[in-house]
Amino acid sequence: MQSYTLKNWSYRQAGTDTWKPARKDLETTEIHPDLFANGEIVDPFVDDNEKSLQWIGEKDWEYKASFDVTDKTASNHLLIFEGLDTFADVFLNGHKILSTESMFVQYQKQVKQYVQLDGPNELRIVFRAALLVARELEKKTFKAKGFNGESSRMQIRKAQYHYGWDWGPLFMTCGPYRPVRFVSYNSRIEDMYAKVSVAKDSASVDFQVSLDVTGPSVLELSVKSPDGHEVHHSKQDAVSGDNSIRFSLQNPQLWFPFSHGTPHLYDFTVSLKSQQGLETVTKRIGLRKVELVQEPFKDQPGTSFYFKVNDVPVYSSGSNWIPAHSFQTCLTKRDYEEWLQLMVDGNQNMIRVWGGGYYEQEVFYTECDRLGILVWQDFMFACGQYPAYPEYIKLVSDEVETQLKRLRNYCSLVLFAGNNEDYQVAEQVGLEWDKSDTSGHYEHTNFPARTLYEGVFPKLVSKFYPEVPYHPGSPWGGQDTADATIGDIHQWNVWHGSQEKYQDWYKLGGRFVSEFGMEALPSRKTYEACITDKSELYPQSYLVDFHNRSDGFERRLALYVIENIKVEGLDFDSWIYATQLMQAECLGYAYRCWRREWRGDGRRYSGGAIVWQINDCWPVASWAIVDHFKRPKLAYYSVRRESRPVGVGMYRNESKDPDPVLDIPDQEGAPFDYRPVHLAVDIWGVNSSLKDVKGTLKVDAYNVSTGERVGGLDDQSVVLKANQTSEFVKNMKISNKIPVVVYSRVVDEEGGIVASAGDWPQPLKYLKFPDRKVEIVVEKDQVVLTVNKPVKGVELSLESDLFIDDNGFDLFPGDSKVVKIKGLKSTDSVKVHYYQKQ
Ligand code: BMA
Repeated sequence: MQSYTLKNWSYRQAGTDTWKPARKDLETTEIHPDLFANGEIVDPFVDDNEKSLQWIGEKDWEYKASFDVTDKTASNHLLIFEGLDTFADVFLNGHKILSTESMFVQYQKQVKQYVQLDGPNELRIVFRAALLVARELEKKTFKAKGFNGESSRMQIRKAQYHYGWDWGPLFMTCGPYRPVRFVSYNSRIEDMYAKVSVAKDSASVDFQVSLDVTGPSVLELSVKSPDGHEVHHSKQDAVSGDNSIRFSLQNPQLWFPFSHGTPHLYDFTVSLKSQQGLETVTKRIGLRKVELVQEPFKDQPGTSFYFKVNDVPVYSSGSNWIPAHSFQTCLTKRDYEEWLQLMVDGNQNMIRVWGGGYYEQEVFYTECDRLGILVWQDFMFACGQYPAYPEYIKLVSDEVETQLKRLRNYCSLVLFAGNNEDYQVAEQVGLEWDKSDTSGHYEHTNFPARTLYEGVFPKLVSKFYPEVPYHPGSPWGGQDTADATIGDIHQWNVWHGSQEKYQDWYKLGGRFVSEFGMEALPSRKTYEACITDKSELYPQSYLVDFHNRSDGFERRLALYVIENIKVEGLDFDSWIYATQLMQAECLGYAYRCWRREWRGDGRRYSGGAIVWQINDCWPVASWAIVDHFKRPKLAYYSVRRESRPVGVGMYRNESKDPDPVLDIPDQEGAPFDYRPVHLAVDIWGVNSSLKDVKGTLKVDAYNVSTGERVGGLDDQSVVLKANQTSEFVKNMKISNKIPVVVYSRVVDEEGGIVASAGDWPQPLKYLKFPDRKVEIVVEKDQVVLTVNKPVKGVELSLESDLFIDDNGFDLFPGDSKVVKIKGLKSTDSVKVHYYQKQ
């Protein structure tokens, strides 16, 4: 078997004569980056260049590449197209061999009769303008409703964010965006799948290999454990079609998410020996069992929604993932490695691949397996009313089969979800549908796409990857998509919707919050990279606004900043800091109060929080907690702090004395309720490790204005119970006369801080911070900070982009805060800013 991946593509606009080289040495490519690399267009991400580049999506484009046949005696020659974006006619040496209509389907074509053994073979692909094809299709079907992008997008199987989204530009690109392989063979391994079932102390594996063989051949399998021992070896006669090798492993080293253990991987090496030669493939496979636990509670309505991995309940703390670039082929392996390392460094054990992008590249899932990150995978449908006529169902079934077969050897997959927010769109459009109808066929109802989400997809998942649970949509469950007691919710009533205060997140939680978010501007460096006119670098400029796509962002950013943060000035740096501090506070609050609801067996009221979103596809102000250039915003760190394996949580309760008149709900005049507010703080511990952690709880209260210690609690011994919340203090009373910040920490026997948290008077804008001193000592690979009085939101910044391991934190007297910055030299300059620095 010989396999060659085509590269060094050339391109031209259809109907023109001159071919130009695509970006050199790349196996996969797309039209916009190729035009840019050749100086034919301006940089799509800079300024408002997007506007002048729309013509590209309205044209047809051609790509070509050539290859030689090196194995001239092979009886089969096969072309495998792992992804063509989207409507492509494929010609080999002038013969049309294929037409495609989905970027998510893998197409294969036997091409023996068309190849030239002695000469170069030319593969030419004509990509039709998907934008125009979709509009034509829409005319034949119906004009559907959706959020984001034009309505015709739902007609075609192309990454939906190419149409523009509320964080992304509109670039209808095209090209061979996944590899095209030419394979010559007599015998070959077509596919393999390790179907694993994990029991107590053992795992049984049904290893299925699909082969195409000519003549007598032998199939061999060797399995090596994570510590390098061969734990299985077998040989058998190979047959064309399905071959199965069954065996079991005693005391297997199971795969766990990094938050709960080690992501062990076994090496499965398969060889096919035939007269013509040997083909060997090795895959790294993790053994694990996944369950989605949806059980009723004794004392609360609805059902749980959380994951168990190898019988261990796992609280999911994580992020939503969108495509990390508008042009997928601009991303390198290193980009994926760095993005996913940021997840691990940020204590985030789950990533949700959102339904408006792609089924990700192999390297994404390989890294998630290796690092131990759980993957929630949506099918690629987002925010719209999708059709479900027979040809469309067939096309989508091919897509889902392609993707399930591709993804089923990745153990990091823990959930498939049918779509993103399509049920929400149906509700907003005013559709009513019969939820008791479980036939799986809804083609003739007013909500035909249910046929996909509730009929076709679950069947395909249970056929091709039954180890992974299926959920019809995100969000889905209960009375409607807003039902917080069953299934998952997208909680957008902070920012979108009713624009609640983020201090009220605790009321807005659910069994699993798979989306919620808050915007902030990225760093100044990021704007400098995408705005050429430096006089545009101010908060309200045309170009700064152009690099924000969310509806009403000016008002909403202002609302949440003005409600909470004292704005130090409307210059660019102050505004960036204000939005980032506000986002960090907002998201930190959410993680803190929802994780508290992970209360132990039978009481896992909340199973996870997945923030919208970790990344950006271009330089933009969005909900991302890390910007397009991988620069963390301050919120990345508040999420990181609240997701630590062992942590402390606090919440400030407000109450008033009962009053017969003012307590009547909606009482007119209630805004003039001047009864004093009583303040009391709850303190608890969280621990996602599988061992109890013992320590001493120390609590101090300070007057924020003077910095003076005004109270606290006697030290108390505490146990943070394994894998659940432990309540420590209920209603510690604090003064309502002065602004009091409460600082809690758990320390170990040596006095080292195991976990800490501060709880500040709200809103922060009313606080004053006179006479603060932050001392910083810059050392090799770290800085050490100390303060004379409590300080809020300390931001460290560097000239370089070294990774700072904590930022935007609070400091309290008596502590020496060590922040690790690998690569830092003691002579480097580190800038320190903090909230209301004078
Ligand atoms: C959601 C997502 C996206 C969107 C985001 C922010 O609900 O599913 O469609 O970008 O909100 O509005």
